[in-house]
Amino acid sequence: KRGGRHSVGIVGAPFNRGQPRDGVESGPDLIRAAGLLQKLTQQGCAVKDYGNVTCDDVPADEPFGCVKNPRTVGRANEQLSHTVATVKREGKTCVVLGGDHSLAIGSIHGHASVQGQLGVVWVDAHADINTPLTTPTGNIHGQPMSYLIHELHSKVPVVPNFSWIKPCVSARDIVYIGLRDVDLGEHYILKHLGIKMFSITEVDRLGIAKVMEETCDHIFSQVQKPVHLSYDIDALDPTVCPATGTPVVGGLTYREGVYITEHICQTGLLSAVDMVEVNPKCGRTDHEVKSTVNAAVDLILGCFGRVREGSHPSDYCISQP
Ligand code: Z70
Ligand code: MN
Ligand code: MN
Ligand code: MN
Repeated sequence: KRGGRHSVGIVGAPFNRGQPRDGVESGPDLIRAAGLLQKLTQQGCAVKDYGNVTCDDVPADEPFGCVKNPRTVGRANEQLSHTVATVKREGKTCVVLGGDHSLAIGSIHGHASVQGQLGVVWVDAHADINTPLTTPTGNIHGQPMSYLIHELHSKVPVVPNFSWIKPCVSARDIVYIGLRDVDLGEHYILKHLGIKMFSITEVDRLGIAKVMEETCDHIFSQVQKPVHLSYDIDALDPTVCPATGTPVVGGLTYREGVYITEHICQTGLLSAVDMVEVNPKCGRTDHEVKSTVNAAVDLILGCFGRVREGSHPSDYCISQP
């Protein structure tokens, strides 16, 4: 919302069954404890906290093929989809705090159920587009996009507790930024569907400003549409964000990471944000955890009007001597 007051709804999604490591379920409360709501309020946002969507383990959740914890992840995402839909119906920009990246299934599904056609900007070291049949690990956080893309529908079997999902995103409406650890099945899918991608090599070649210009040209080429920004903290370099499950060397700088959020904010079309994969148990020191959580907070602030040059209220006056 250019120059306007952002209305923000916060949803915690402490999901951890989309991947094998403990600790990622603490993300939502850690990001809140770092002052997210106060800082958003200070910068002029109207903020409502919708609390956390629970992720209770479904008993006897046997793998489906090699897909792990399907029923637990499926049910938690169905709940999240409903909560995100509520936030959108109340007219707010939705911020989902993770939790692992499997939550993008419910977040994007719920967003699209209210807003219709979305543009999706996926910022990540990973493409998270494995199908249940291409996944090398069985971890659902490496698969969320495959359940959401119309063009993959015929390639994706119905996983237990996933039957509520309707594909809601077109391949042409997706842009990836920061990729540097892509599985071969994923690379095939990206190329086969012609999905727009700025790997970390394109960020090196073009610079982040050109990448963001081209990202928005691509997303808005036909019509303006609401933007879903799905931000995996492992997109940033592990020197900045080490407290995450699968750090990959050679990532985005803090400045590139924040620039992405500032640019998307300026479109005035940002409609939902996921901030995922902050895992305090993967930080070796308190400093590593703090650095990661603070980056997550700063990225969200950048989504809602924070500018690094500073700012002042329109009625600001300096006092006379
Ligand atoms: C791999 C898989 C992944 C995050 C790892 C890794 C996916 N492509 N995503 N860490 N955040 O398991 O499918
Ligand atoms: Mn339902
Ligand atoms: Mn990732
Ligand atoms: Mn991810």
